[in-house]
Amino acid sequence: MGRRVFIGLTALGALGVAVGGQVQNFLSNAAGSGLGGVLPFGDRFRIYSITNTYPKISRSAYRLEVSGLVERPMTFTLDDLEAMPATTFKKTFQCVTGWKVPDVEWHGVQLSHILETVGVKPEGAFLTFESYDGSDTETLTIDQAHLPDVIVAYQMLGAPVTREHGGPVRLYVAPMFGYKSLKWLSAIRVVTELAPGFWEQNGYPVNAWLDGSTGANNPDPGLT
Ligand SMILES: Nc1nc2c(c(=O)[nH]1)N[C@H]1C(S)=C(S)[C@@H](COP(=O)(O)O)O[C@H]1N2
Ligand SMILES: [Mo]
Repeated sequence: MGRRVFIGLTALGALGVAVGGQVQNFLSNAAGSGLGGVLPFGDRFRIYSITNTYPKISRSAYRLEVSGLVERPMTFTLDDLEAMPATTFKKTFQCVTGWKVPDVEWHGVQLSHILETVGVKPEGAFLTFESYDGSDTETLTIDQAHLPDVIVAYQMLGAPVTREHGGPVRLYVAPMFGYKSLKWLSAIRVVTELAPGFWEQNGYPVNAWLDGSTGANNPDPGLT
């Protein structure tokens, strides 16, 4: 990752801690008003890593562990994931800081399919996602996780997900800002209590809907 991006990210995190919601509102408005388009970056991905490293995981070594409040805890290989029914779609990718990339093609398994495979127990209310980077975490409600455009992605931009973009496998939460799309996905745990993820502990909303909705039609875990 470029040094400039990492410094910017660190500064943003500190700002988020300092003034919390106000920064978030500003950033959300900036992203939603099209200001992203005039920022001096262009329509391309910025590669983020909160650890400033890119975990290196080979195809054969990759595993996705799914555990917690499930009937059948399972560990999936990349072959296992590729053998499941796949979905493909295009969507504009949006970071909450304002940059966006139009018409990104994604391909992978619907998270709902994986959840059906392991069988979520009735008391399971939230999911916690973990990364091979050992630091990033994310969370979704069980209902959010069943949206059809929430996927475990192994292709992006028409090719296998690259190491920088979180390959071999990353989460892609299409209805929400980019920080929900955790890279180098290592584990999914079904839990009873909401555990805010890394970005959320630094001031970003748990519910990161791109359309700015607050939950009338969407389940709200109780935090904003
Ligand atoms: N493991 C991990 N996942 C992550 C991040 C990160 O720093 N580490 N950054 C998030 C943020 S804020 C965004 S906008 C996207 C950026 O995706 P990209 O690095 O593929 O451009 O990844 C998200 N997933
Ligand atoms: Mo982001």
